[in-house]
Amino acid sequence: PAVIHRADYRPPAWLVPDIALDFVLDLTETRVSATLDVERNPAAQDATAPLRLNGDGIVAGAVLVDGEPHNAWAMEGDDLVIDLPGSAHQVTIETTINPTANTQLSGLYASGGLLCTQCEAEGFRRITFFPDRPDVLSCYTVTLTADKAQFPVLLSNGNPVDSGEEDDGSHWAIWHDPWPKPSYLFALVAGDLVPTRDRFTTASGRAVDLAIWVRAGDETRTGHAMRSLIASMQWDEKVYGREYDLDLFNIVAVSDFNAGAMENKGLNIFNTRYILADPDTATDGDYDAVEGVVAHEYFHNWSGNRVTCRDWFQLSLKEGFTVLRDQQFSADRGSPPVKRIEDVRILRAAQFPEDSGPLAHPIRPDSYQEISNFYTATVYNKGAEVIRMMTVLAGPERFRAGTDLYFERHDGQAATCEDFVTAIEEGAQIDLAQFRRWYEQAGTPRVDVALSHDPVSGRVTLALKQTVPPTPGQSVKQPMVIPLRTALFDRQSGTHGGEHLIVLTQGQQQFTFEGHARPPVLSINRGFSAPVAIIAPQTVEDLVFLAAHDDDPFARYEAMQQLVVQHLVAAVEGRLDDDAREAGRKAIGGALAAILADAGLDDLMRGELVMLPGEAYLAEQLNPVDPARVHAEREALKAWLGRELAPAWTALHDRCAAVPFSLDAAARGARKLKTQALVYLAAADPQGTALRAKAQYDAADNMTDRQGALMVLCGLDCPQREEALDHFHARFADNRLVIDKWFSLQAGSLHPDALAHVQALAHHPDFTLTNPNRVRALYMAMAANPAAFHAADGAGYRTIADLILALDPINGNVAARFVAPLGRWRRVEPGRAALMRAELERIAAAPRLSRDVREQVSKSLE
Ligand code: B3K
Ligand code: ZN
Repeated sequence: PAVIHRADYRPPAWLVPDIALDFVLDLTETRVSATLDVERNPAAQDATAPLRLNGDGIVAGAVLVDGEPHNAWAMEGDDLVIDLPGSAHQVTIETTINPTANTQLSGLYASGGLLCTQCEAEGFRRITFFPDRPDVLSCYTVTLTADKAQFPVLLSNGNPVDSGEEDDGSHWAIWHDPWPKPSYLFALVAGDLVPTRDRFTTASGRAVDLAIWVRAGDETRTGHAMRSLIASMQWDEKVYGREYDLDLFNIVAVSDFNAGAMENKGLNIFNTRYILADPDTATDGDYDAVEGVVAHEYFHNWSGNRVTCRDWFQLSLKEGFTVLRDQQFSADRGSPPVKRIEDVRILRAAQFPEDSGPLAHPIRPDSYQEISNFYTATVYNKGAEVIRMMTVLAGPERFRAGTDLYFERHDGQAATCEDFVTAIEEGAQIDLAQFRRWYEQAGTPRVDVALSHDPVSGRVTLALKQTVPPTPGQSVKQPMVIPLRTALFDRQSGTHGGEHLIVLTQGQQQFTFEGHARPPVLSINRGFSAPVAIIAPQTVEDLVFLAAHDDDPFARYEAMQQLVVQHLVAAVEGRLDDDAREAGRKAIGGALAAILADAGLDDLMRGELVMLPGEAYLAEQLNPVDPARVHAEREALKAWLGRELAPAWTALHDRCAAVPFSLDAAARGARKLKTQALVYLAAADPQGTALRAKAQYDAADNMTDRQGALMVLCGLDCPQREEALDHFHARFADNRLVIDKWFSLQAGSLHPDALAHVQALAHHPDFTLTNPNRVRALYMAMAANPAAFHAADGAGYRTIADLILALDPINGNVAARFVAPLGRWRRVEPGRAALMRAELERIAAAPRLSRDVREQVSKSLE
């Protein structure tokens, strides 16, 4: 398989300043005529190179050069290569494509009678022949022609120029995008859609028409997305000084979509799940996800579109930065500490395992076979953490000076991560020379901390040691720059004398602090200032103290998590006798009781503090891990806490159940805790809690309560389970996003037969392999359900491998996403590891595999 290397980058031989695209749209036979104004790139290394146009599964009808039929071209693999003397020409190529046959949902495809596109990363070449690389920027003029009754709405990027009707029932529209853009940002949509409209006036007074286009019937659920869009536009002006640059901003929501959404210039296309929301069908989490993704795609207009990527190795240039921007936005809109905790939880559950497994890669990878496989938690979420560390090192004002310089210097360009770092360095006036290693080295650094205290001098010494673990292709690592926000608490007063930013730059380093009469309690990596694993000598007493007293909310959460992690790891490793187990549980129970009783906490934050660490994060602490033991110990602790604190959980549930529905923080906090109380109570008293959960389900006037209750019921073997599931399915039968939840809740449940449920649900009439949301609802939920996925006989692994093989010919991009869970085999106990490996080998032996799945499977077996 061809491996593409970052070091092999060469500037394009030809540029395409203008392109005219002419579509005659049809569900099964769409005709495309592309006219490219091409000119030699003065920066090209070879001034005589032919014009190389990428294609994928398409055939050139006619090829014209300067208006004349041209024969001096040839296919080289999928590429169309034209010998062109001279330095500027006009090239026209015709292709015909079948959108309905496009099950990969890349390029132009049909979704429920609509036509839409997804071109990032390499979908444009499935529409027409083109130098399909992000450093070729063109001005697009697009003509769309289609049957008017079937496709009444015709949209593309930029501004509408003209439109009209013909006598044969067809109509047409011409769109022009004045901003040069790479082909991956091209989009079109045609279909029967209804707009929700609003308007935004930019800081400099430009009036922008906003529209969100959905299927008829869904327009009642677009209000939250529209409010989020307007808030994003305001926020980007205020916080980053970035204004919108067209008269029009369109969003379209489609049901069949590989990703969450796509930032096409002036025409974002979304998965419906990140647009549609109302209290009856969307949870509080769904509301947050809509707000975050709408903001993310909007922010790409600057971080991604106005400044784009030179090549796909630079993907984190736009994704890491844009994730940081959407995280900052959501923090400002809600609770900053709760948002920070949620983001760290995602990082630890999704990115840490990636970084310690066979698919580990730096945020700026060095090579790939299929770029679609690099839209990862590392490029996105760790990429955001790396830029966040720059904000910690520079402070907000200087960081802003850095981003101002970046946008100003690179506007209109295809830039690199190096360009970004240099701009921050110069604009913020900080030295990032060694910091650049975060772009080069994969793996989660580990920092071991030793604290010593001298009672005579009052001096505290912190001895830090960092280790960056070996990862595929990188066996030896250099020390990173690790900024750690740190405080030393006095145990008696419960306070500290101010926070320090210590910056670890060497393999081993000492930091001293004066004026401590007593040994302090260490609070380190506050706010999760660096994406590292800290191994600190904190005792149970220290952690209980910090969980109750730390003035950094993240550190409080972290202390609570550490308290539980230390206990569960010891339990799983068999290091606890009965007394130690009892003492550990008591300490956790006491800390939890204090949090439940703490009147100074808001309920959203309380909800974070009472959450047990997830099994994926716990598994990261053990090598090899026995997932069954992790699951059993965590469930046993949960049941113990449910029993021990039963009156408190019951009182909490009653208190929260009395809070009327609203979208404000207090009501949302109450809903979050309500279901968490049920989770603990269900572990302790399944039968009694089945009644309580069913009552919550029956009383629910919103999806958060309903889904929470159903989630708990799904894990119990009780008659209320079927009753509620049937009711839920019947009530929401016509809402695909809610039916996704119905699949997902069953696949992710604690029920001992969850795996059998998944196997049965695969034959449910509502299940289909052609809709990515539905596939993920069933199988991602199952792959993330440790008890089902890690079934001792390997049936969970087999189910996922069967899915990959069945899905791959339909949609290799989505199929490849399911390889990673099997790829974790090296860190799992030998019995299960052999079963996981065997399934990977079975996939590898399949006669035909997509490049996507092939790359992930072969790397997982290496
Ligand atoms: N840029 C798109 C990603 C498209 C995925 C392509 N395989 C969504 C986003 O990050 O905003
Ligand atoms: Zn993005």
